[in-house]
Amino acid sequence: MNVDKIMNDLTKKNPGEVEFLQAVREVLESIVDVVEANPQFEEANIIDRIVEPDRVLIFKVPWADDKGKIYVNKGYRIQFNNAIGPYKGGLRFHPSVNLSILKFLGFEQIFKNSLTSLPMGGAKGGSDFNPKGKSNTEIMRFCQSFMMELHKMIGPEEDVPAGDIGVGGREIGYLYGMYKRLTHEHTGVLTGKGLNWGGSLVRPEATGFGNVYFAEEMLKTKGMNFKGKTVAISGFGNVAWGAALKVNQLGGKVVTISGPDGYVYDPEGISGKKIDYMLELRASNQDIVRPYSFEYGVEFHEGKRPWEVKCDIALPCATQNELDAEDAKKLIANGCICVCEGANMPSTPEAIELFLENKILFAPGKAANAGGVATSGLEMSQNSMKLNWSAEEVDTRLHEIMRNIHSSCMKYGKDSEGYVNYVKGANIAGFLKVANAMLDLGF
Ligand code: NDP
Ligand code: 2IT
Repeated sequence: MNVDKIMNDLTKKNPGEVEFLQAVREVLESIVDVVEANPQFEEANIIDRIVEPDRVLIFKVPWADDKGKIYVNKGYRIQFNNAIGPYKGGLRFHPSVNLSILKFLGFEQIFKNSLTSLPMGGAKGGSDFNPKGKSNTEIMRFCQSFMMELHKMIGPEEDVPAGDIGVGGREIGYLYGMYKRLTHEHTGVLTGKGLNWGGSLVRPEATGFGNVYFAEEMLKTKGMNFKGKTVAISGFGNVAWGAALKVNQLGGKVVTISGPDGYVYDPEGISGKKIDYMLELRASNQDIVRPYSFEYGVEFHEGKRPWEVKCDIALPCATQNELDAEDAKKLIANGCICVCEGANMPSTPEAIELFLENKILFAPGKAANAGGVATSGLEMSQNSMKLNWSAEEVDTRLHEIMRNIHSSCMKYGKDSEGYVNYVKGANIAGFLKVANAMLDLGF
């Protein structure tokens, strides 16, 4: 299997799709040996088939602001691969959204969902709509207009969207409300729903909790745990919040959070009331990081990333390519032992290479943030059965799924010296299940 040749062809077919090509290269480089050892994959042309989405849907989303001015955004749904289950993956509302970013996210989602062991295919969608500074009614009208198109393409057995950056409980509510009006159905067609109308306990915290459970498993392999460890986290959205809560529960100290404009360093630790304070700001659509620095008298590092702070563990939980080679060098020089990705593809390929060369515990997002979609899968199960599980039951299942993903990464990623390359492990384990299903199903 010639990765460079495949990538050249793919670049010609998908010019300028930088993030998509980055995500594909990483997977292909990891699976070369497995593909070469299994000629049936090349015979059935699985690689060409898996890098091409089943369907790319792009649609117009017109909406009116509170003054009656009309705007148009682009809406997308990438239905990438449904070999092992209905398409499943989040929706992102952010001005940076474009085809390349959603294709990278959809492609990653195939392998992530496979790792959860639940029957879910890979998809992603969203819009270049910017929810920042919009009123509730503007958000609602946008979501309703978005669903006017999206509802034709989704269904509980076909495609089940959820949240991602800029899409949380409020947006899922407005989207689901419109879906119900259009289809006359009360089904599990979206996940991340409110508890009163079909949602699952623990889904809001699940990605962050799962991320920390995964890091805990990695630490265990070195006889360590979170107690007394200093943890740097980026972002302060859905994922970062859940991760911060769980780190505190396990006895670690979170010393940073960040936004696109900079980070705060709080050496006393970010916990309890400080987290509640930020949640209040977030609920009212306000900036979090700068106000936090005023409220608690800590420094705001404008235009900087938290990776320059001395920490034992780093949890990048904001966005793609937010941790580059320079950041990786700083983390390594400061004695960081573990980098566990809460976001999707937050580390650049050069940063990952440095982590692996220096034998740091490093987990890629597709393994370490799979707790979110796994708990979405558990929400789908509860919806199908028309039952609600207790928080304890969902959390126990989530924990077990994260432990199993860790074991799969060990199985396929451990080298002869005992070092675990979690990138390789996650990509091989995720790929094998989907590729074998594709063989079974024919083309
Ligand atoms: P949210 O919108 O809830 O939060 C995103 C956070 O990241 C916000 O604090 C935001 O700050 C910050 N942020 C956004 N862009 C940047 C940037 N360029 N630099 C620094 N900070 C930035 O999104 P989620 O927490 O849901 O998602 C975060 C990451 O986790 C994404 O990569 C997503 O794909 C991934 N993920 C999410 C899952 C989920 O269940 N929600 C599941 C698995 C992965 P601000 O609000 O100030 O813009
Ligand atoms: O990237 C992700 O895994 C998510 N945004 C969650 C997807 C989901 O369907 O819950």
